[in-house]
Amino acid sequence: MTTIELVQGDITDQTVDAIVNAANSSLLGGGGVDGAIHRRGGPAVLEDCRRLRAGHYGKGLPTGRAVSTTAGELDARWVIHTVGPVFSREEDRSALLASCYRESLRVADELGARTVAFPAVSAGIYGWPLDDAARIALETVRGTDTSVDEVRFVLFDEQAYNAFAKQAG
Ligand code: AR6
Repeated sequence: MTTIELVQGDITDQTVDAIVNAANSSLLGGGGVDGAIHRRGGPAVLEDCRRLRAGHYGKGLPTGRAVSTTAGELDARWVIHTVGPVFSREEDRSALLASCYRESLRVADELGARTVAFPAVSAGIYGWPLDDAARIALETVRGTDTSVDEVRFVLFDEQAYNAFAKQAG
């Protein structure tokens, strides 16, 4: 049984086995939660990301996929980087957003992570409407078979927290 918790706060303050990062394909950092994770995680996270780019992920991490690195100075063992889709009104990219959660949990299982913190992937710079992002996040986690004991959604502001709380029922 996986317990789902919702908290309002900064994901870089969490104590968990794995922190999920809403990254971009380059894996080399950016703004939003990605910037915060690299700042708090320190150079070891970026070093690991560069190593991934030099190896298996020469072209970057495809949208909807997930990969792990050290968590550096964060109070976690791993960062799981996933790349959400940019929201589009013309094209339904929901399956890719669902894939971020499923793939992140698959990587968490491979690592043996039992507690995993997620941000609202794609709901910031990538423009996904919050209610829909929350629905996809919760439905996907509930529908995924995983050994993770606790999934903690860490919502940065009240609006995001309320969107998740509403969808959680
Ligand atoms: N803790 C928890 N949530 C946060 C934090 C934080 N410290 N900071 C922001 N959020 P975003 P995306 C929330 O933009 O939409 C980056 O440049 C934020 O309020 O971080 O997937 C990457 O490199 C929002 O609800 O990620 C990519 O280029 C949610 O996290 C691009 O942004 C996601 O917002 C990815 O865009």
